Amino acid sequence: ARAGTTLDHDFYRSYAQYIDGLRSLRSQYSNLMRFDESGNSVPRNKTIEGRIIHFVELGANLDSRPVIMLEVNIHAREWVTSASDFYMIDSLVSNYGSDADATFLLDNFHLVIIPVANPDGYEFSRTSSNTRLWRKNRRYVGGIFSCYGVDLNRNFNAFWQGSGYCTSDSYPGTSYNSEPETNAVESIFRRFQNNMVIYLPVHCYSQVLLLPWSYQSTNSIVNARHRDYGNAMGAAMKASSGRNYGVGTAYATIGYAAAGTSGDWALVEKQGSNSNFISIAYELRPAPGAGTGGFILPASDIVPTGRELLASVLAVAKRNFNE
Ligand code: ING
Ligand code: ZN
Repeated sequence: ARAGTTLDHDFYRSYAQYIDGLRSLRSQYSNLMRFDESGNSVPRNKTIEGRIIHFVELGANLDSRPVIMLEVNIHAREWVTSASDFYMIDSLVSNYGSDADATFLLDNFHLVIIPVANPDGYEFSRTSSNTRLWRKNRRYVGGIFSCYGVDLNRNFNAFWQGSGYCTSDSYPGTSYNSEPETNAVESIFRRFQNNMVIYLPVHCYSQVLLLPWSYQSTNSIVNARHRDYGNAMGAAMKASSGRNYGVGTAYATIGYAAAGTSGDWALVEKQGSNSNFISIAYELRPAPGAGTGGFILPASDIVPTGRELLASVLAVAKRNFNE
């Protein structure tokens, strides 16, 4: 039912090509999509290299529906996250009115999506095979190692831990919020915060769904509700493709805790006003293990991964709608 899309999804686009694609979808589906190319609606949203961190909104009833926010590709090398998310965007607007699920989602929810949260890093990872596995942004940190890059998913103001050298792939920066990308994500979040019910950072790889908290390895406050949402997402992804997605904390599933993540930050931001807020991070395809390709996933995986992503977003939306 959801096979049809308006654009092609058999290759990995550059950041500029994603923006072109969004512009073209907007021109055809202006009733379902809002996309301010100027970026002027959000303060402090330019990267170190001067790119605008764009966001796009989907929905037939924008501003009057609960917000589900997706933050995608904050880690440069995780190409399948933005590619599968772009498939999802296209599929939703292309099938609105003909597919019951797409229609349900766009009628009843307001999706806010950052399609590439780290465009400088993403473009750097596209430069050559030597840079393909770049993870961080492109901050020049300097020091005796003259090194580059802050791990943006360690730079948020939630249990932030300042440690390590900038040679590390998870270098958290000199302080929380030191990076423009972190500020942009926060600004976009705050713009929609009042109506937001679910926050979904999208990473790869490992095929798991990460429940809060990320920052600690023990005594994690995983309530039953979060686990129910995670299980619903995993079941929907399994139904979509047959692939298994594990559900649990970062420490329990991928083996390490992570401080200063966006998902923990979003939860802290919302906890006072809405204790029902859901924050679950994805690790998309492939499964871990030798020979799976890791971050280098063939473009033929984009559409099936996009279907898994869409199925899981639909699952959380339905669950929220029926609460
Ligand atoms: N993994 C994530 C990382 O930032 C993660 C895992 C995501 C942990 C969200 C906690 C919260 O290390 C990858 N592959 O980036
Ligand atoms: Zn990641």
